Amino acid sequence: MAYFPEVASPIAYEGRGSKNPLAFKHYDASKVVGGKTMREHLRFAVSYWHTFKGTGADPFGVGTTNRPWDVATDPMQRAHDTMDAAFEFFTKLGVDYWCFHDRDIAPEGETFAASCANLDEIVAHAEAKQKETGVKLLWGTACLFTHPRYQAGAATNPDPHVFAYAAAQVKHAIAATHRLGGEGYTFWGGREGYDTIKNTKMQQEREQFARLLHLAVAYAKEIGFTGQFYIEPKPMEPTKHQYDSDTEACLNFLREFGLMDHLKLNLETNHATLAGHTMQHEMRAAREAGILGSIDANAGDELIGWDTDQFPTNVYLTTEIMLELLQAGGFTTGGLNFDAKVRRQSHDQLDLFYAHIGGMDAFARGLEIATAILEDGRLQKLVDDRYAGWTTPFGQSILTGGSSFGELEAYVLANGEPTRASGRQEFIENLINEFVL
Ligand code: XUL
Ligand code: CO
Repeated sequence: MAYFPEVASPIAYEGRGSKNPLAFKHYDASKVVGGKTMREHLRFAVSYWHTFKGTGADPFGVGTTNRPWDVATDPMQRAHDTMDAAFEFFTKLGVDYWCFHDRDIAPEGETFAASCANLDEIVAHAEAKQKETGVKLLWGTACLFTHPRYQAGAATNPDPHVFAYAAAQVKHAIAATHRLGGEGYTFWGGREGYDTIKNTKMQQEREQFARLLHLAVAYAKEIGFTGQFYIEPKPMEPTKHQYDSDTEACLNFLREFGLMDHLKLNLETNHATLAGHTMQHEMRAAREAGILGSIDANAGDELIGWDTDQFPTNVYLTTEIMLELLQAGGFTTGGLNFDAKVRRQSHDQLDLFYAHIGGMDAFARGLEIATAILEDGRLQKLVDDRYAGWTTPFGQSILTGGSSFGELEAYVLANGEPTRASGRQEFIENLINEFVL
């Protein structure tokens, strides 16, 4: 059975002039940009939870979608049908990767053992589909936030029994990811924070979280899983405060608990904005610390203060993301996972295609623009010139610890007032628009 009969063949690249809404205008998978094909640069993934399990429900209203893969009365039959629909979608869209939570692909059973058996059965189905289509797993994860047992957190729960449950669930989710050849495994700590600090032992909970991550590293070694582990910063929602709130908090956490060699970050645009940062800031901080791993591609809304997970269509945003990514040397294990959902009113099956096509085109343009800006070199030269003083023997001696307060005072007494240079912000913004417009 075809779940997307309106899309007869894979979405094709038709170029800028095309008026076909089911065609790419910019994403040309095999086009070489800056030495690599667009497909190699962008490594697009579809997120299972939004695209196949999303219902359109929001805090004020019930679901609006009516998905043909979600109709069977038996939950395992629905899970199998959904897997078929997902792989039909991946291949028709032409993406190479997908991402999932354990509980997206298989329902919880009556007992933990039953949940594991459900997962194993569906993973076997996914494995066969991957083989048939060549679509690969970017990363897997465990859903440690939906079930009531996790109301006070998973790893950071005040009750070690819940910690054990979370550990057992993560063990199986890593094993499932390994079996599917996943290139990574993500930890998003949705409830690894607090609702009120008044009932919370914060440092105790942070230590518990680190312990779970160390146990995951040990288990990966035990079973030979060599995929990359990621943590995914987010400051809040559903909790009031999440411990891995942004890139810099994650860096502190990873360094404090000796985890820098084992985890990188999966950064998400809407989480950055919730943290009061730009995505470019989050990426810069991760890139400069060597822990930029993967990206959850989406966008927030400037006026709605929650995680709206919209599809990214703003080319200025995708340009900024690609500028950072290219300067990091591109992805290794990571990719651009559309952790994005269609709006509640966009409940047709075709809207899922329009949304992903738009996001892929926006990133393809961002890639082309960012490559052109970097090849042009003027932006980098402006920045380098701004810091040129630090490359002189005087600047170097400060940085390498070779000058005392007394020597610096003597320098000021001899050389007087510094000359002020323009930061050239508007000049730089115009320069970027030269490429964007
Ligand atoms: C939630 C979020 C998650 C993670 C995976 O805000 O981003 O979907 O990406 O658990
Ligand atoms: Co995410």
